[in-house]
Amino acid sequence: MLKHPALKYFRLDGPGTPHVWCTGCGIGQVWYYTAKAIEELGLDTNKVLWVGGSGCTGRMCTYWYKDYFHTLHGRPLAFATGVKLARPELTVICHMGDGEAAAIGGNHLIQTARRNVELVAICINNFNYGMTGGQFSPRSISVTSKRAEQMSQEELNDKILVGELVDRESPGFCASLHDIAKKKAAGDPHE
Ligand SMILES: Cc1ncc(C[n+]2csc(CCOP(=O)(O)OP(=O)(O)O)c2C)c(N)n1
Ligand code: SF4
Ligand SMILES: [Mg+2]
Repeated sequence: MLKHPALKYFRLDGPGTPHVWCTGCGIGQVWYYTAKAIEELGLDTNKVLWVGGSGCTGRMCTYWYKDYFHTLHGRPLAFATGVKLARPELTVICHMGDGEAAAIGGNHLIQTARRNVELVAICINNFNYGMTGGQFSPRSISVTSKRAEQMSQEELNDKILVGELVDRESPGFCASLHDIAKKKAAGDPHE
């Protein structure tokens, strides 16, 4: 039987194995592409630490087959910063939900960006608090089927735009998949 190429990085004896995500959830894709990036960059997996908080996104770290920190809702960046200061040789990867990044952990997001801590911070925006039943997050939109590009400027201004906030506060690299998709659609050969 064909095995998924990322399975070798997947912790099979962790809590909630095989995984807690709903069928069709995009979080698994982000997990896969994170593992793929680690592989393609040739990183020493013993020196890669995944950090997560609470929520469907926060659970990603628990499936990394090496070391991980499963921390508190909204606090993964604080933990990640501490680890990076103590163990600068580690590659620290932090996944957050939009609730974590923009609501309960919003202050940590701003301060971490301003300090330009050398870590990878990925926010998965599903426009709601997924794990606890779909409550509104600062990224929620009233017509849930609307995509960001269909929203008026007024509606967009009403939301905390995580990527733009980090881009403004941090001299580090910041990219949003939404922007990349838009550039691709516009035929940008660099995307
Ligand atoms: C301090 C604290 N407050 C509230 C919760 C309950 N809680 C767990 S997950 C979650 C929402 C998660 O939403 P988000 O961060 O967007 O992640 P998603 O599940 O959508 O990936 C909440 C409110 C908690 N675990 N800890
Ligand atoms: S509740 Fe939403 S974010 Fe959580 S696993 Fe299911 S589809 Fe994914
Ligand atoms: Mg969410």
